Order: sequence, then C-alpha cells, then structure tokens
Amino acid sequence: MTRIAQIAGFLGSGKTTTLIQLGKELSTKHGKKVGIIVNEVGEVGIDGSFIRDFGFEVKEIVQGCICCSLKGDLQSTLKILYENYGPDIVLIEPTGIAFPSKIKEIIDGLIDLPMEQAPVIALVDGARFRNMFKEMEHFLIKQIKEADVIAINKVDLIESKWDIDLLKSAMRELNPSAYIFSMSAKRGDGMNELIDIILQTNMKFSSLSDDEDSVVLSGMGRAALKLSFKANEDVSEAKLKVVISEMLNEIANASLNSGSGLIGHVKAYVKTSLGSFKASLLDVKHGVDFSGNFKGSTREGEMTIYAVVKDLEDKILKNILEGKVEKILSQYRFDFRLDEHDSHF
Ligand SMILES: Nc1nc2c(ncn2[C@@H]2O[C@H](COP(=O)(O)OP(=O)(O)O)[C@@H](O)[C@H]2O)c(=O)[nH]1
Ligand SMILES: [Mg+2]
Repeated sequence: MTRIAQIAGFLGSGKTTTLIQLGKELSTKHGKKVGIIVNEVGEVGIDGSFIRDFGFEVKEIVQGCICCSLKGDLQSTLKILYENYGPDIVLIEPTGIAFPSKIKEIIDGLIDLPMEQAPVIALVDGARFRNMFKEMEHFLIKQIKEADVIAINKVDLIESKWDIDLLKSAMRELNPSAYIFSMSAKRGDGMNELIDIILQTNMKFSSLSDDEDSVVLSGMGRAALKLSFKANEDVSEAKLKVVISEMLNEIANASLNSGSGLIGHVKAYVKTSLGSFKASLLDVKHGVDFSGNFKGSTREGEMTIYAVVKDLEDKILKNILEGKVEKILSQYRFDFRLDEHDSHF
C-alpha cells in the first residue's frame, strides 16, 4: 500500500520546508521510498525545482489548483508516479489556497490504485497567524476545520510558551476534533511526531467538502516570471542574494501600494551551475529569508520569481513583477531573457 500524506496550510506556512525535512527523514531513517507532488497556482512553479535539488522524485502541477480546476491532473500525476516510481509514501503539497478535504476526496476517487491516505495535516504559521487572521479569516478557518491534524509551525519564532498555548486553544476552538501540536520545520522540533502521524494507520474524519472554488474564494492574485540572466562580471552568492532581496521587497511594497491587503508569499528560486537557493518574503517588516546556498561566484543562471498577494488582479500583479524585475536587474547591470513560456509579454 502506498501512503499518501497531504501537507496543507496557507501560503508561507512552511509546507515546502516541512516536506523536505519529512522526505529526508522518511527515506534515511525509515527506509521509505518517497515521491513528492507539488502544486502551485502560477504559470511556473518554484518549490518543485527547489525540492528536486535535494534529490527527490518530484512531480510539479502548475497553472491552477488541484482541488478545483486541476483535479484530473492530480489523479493522472498520482497514477504516473505510482506506476513509474512505486513510492512507499507520496507527500503532497497543495497550494496555500487549496481546500484539503477536496483533495482528499479526489484521491479517494482513485479506487483502482492501492493507496491509503494519512491524516490530513494543516500547517499554521504560528508567527503570522494573528496578523493574517484579520485579512483571511474565512479562508483560514476553512482550512483549519478541514484538517485532521493541525501543526502550529515556526515555534522557534514565538517567544513565550503562553503564546503557543493561546494559539493551540484558538485552534482547538475552531476544530475540536483535530490533533494539535507545535513544531518548527526549520529547527526540527516536532518532526518525529509528524512522521508518526504520517506512518500511523488511517484516521477517520468527516469530509466537509463543498463546491466552492478555493482560488476565487481566497481573493488572491498570482503571477510568475522565469528568466535566464547574465552579469557582466562574476557575482557572488551574497551579491545575488542582495539583488533578489531588493527585488522581492520592491514587489511586495508595490503590491501593498497598489491596494493589496496582504502579502501571501513573494518568492524566488535561483539556479546556477554552482547550486541553487530559494528566497521567501512573507512580510515586509521581517524581510527576506533564504534557504539553500552555493559557494563561489558565477556570471549566469536562471531565476523564477513568484508572487501571490491578496486583492490584486493577476494582470496588475504581473505588471508589477515585470517592472520590478526589469528595474532591479538593469540597476545591477544584469542582462536577462524571459523564458519562452513567458515570451508573449
Ligand atoms: N523561523 C522559521 N521559518 C520557517 C519555518 N518553516 C518555514 N520557514 C520559513 O518560512 C518561509 C516560507 O516557507 P515555505 O516552506 O516556502 O512555505 P510554503 O509556502 O508553505 O511552502 C521560508 O522563508 C522558510 O524558510 C520554521 O519552522 N521556522
Ligand atoms: Mg511551498
């Protein structure tokens, strides 16, 4: 039996970081063959490439959500992964604006494959939850209500145990039957607990699925750009990170100035012959956080920039992305060429 575990949670809650840690531990400590499916709503994705850099078998589904417009893609991808790779465990990262119970139902529909589902896990960003709740109340509640397990992530950023307890009781009130615990994907706290949950036998839960379109309901605009770049001299990783940091900050600020009420996730993935890194901005106050790195200097590579923000039309967000990417790259005297995929701009 292949076990399927869905790691859900809002934009930036730490799904990709958790998935990578889980994948590493499940394969090295538990000898499991792990396959991964990542879904992102933009035209091009970031997380699939980043996870693949850790050596995992990854299938990426982009340009829509697997809980609504792309449910057929989820089923066919699972089938292909099962038939060609034969994983013991498939970890699924839905978009941050998906409804977990819908995805569970779609997987249940694959009756001809020997698969069983682990409890649905929803990550909650413990450090941002209070601020996000004002903007995304309806949406966050729905995701929390649909989970079997609620993992309050990023406890390393929460100073007092009191605050963690408060968050736990808020979650308990929203979903009295869920199993609730706290973790830090970055530091490793709670990972063993999470692995036990994924490996344990099926948990029963009542499906709350309905027919709302999660992308529409979230009110999130999204846009992405992929490009290759060339600098006129060698640039170090540190310098590239400065460039990316400035770019993501400008995109986030321009989005807020154009009327966005909340930054969901503004991120970038940079790949060079020396290695790759991912940059994430969830909140302009806290700046850009990097994962992954490489040593040395290089002149060229590829980058993907991806933004999901509230209350902005996709087209407006795309204009912001194009404008800021062009501005920052020319300011640092990089030549760049948009990927063919985006050549219609
Ligand atoms: N401090 C801290 N940061 C985290 C933790 N988990 C994820 N992050 C950071 O949060 C940002 C978003 O994480 P990511 O895994 O991309 O979230 P996703 O959008 O849910 O896939 C990244 O900058 C991560 O490094 C954690 O436990 N603690
Ligand atoms: Mg992700």
